[in-house]
Amino acid sequence: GGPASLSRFRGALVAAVVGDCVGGEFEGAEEVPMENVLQHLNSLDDETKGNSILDYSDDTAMARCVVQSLLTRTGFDEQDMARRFAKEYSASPGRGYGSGVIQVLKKLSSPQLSDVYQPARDQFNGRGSFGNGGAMRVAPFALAFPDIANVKRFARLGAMLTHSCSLGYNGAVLQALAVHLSLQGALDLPQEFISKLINEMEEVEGDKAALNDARILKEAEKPFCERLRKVRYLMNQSKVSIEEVISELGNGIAALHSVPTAIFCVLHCLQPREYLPESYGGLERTIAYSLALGGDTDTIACMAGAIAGAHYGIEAIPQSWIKCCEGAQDADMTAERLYMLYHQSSKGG
Ligand code: F2R
Ligand code: MG
Ligand code: MG
Repeated sequence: GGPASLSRFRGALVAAVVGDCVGGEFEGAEEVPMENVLQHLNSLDDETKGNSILDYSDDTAMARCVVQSLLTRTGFDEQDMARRFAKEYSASPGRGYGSGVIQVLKKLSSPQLSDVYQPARDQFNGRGSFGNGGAMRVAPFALAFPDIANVKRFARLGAMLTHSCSLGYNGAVLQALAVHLSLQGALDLPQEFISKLINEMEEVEGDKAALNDARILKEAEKPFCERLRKVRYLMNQSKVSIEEVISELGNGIAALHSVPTAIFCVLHCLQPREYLPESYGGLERTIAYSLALGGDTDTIACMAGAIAGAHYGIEAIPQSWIKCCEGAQDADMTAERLYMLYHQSSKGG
């Protein structure tokens, strides 16, 4: 479909869920041979496996809260979103949440809480979390707001409900920008896509708090820009090993070590690769490649899935994968409602 078509909305939301569900198999694994990835993905096509459903994790559980909040409130409402996160956690605490964020989610359920951003500020001795939990759930912001300034503003605020360190919330801003641009068709010109991301992040990371956090954590002055330049370098190499991707970009639980990686996965898999089946389209390649990196596979595949889904559209996701993933059909249904909200806002309604 054309820019911001319904197919792209459905693709983004559904592929994020699929990435989370299929990626859960390898989360935390140090090495994941491609053979094991392909075996896992092939097993999803195997009808004889019957009804085995892959559960979604915290990535999707929180993204569903974001979607429901944006739709119900027809925009960003921090009180409502915080309440939904807390309620979801207390109803289903076993979804594999980060060990730190659990404290925030418990505090958010207190009726006495006057500032919903305070529990996040208290994390890690007041430094705040730099985990990728803000980024893993951020795609719906890019699907609700057509205006790039609103995407950046609300992605940041939505992430700050749990992640007050700029290396956490700016990872969410970057992921939201990648989905936003992909939805517009920007991945048709990959060089321009990465340049636009770098330009946007130059401004985002020029913020005083971001410069200060980067200095304290002994990172580059603008850490996401630095990583995106590495993405640009790697995407222009004819051959890149998995080891090089992991050592240059990372595959870990920090937003800095996973959001640029997810973006790289999408860019790298725009073309066929010899180690991936010829029968695979770009979206299948992206998911398979994300899993083969090991580490935080559910989250990297979820984020790469959202960006790739917004590019290739719903038709690129195998039906057999959708059927096996808890919440994927549900995501498909809510995508249409986000599509309507987005297009209402773009008409100024
Ligand atoms: N947590 C996981 N996976 C590992 C455990 C799986 C599960 N227990 C199981 O049963 O298998 N996955 C999920 O967590 C990631 C998102 O985490 P989030 O929401 O950012 O959480 P948190 O706790 O805020 O941060 C994660 C860890 O990062 C380190 N960290 C963050 N900020 C820090 C800081 N300022 N200083 C020091 N360390 C910091 C801590 O180790 C945090 O626990 C996703 O992968 C999701 O899938
Ligand atoms: Mg998870
Ligand atoms: Mg994860």
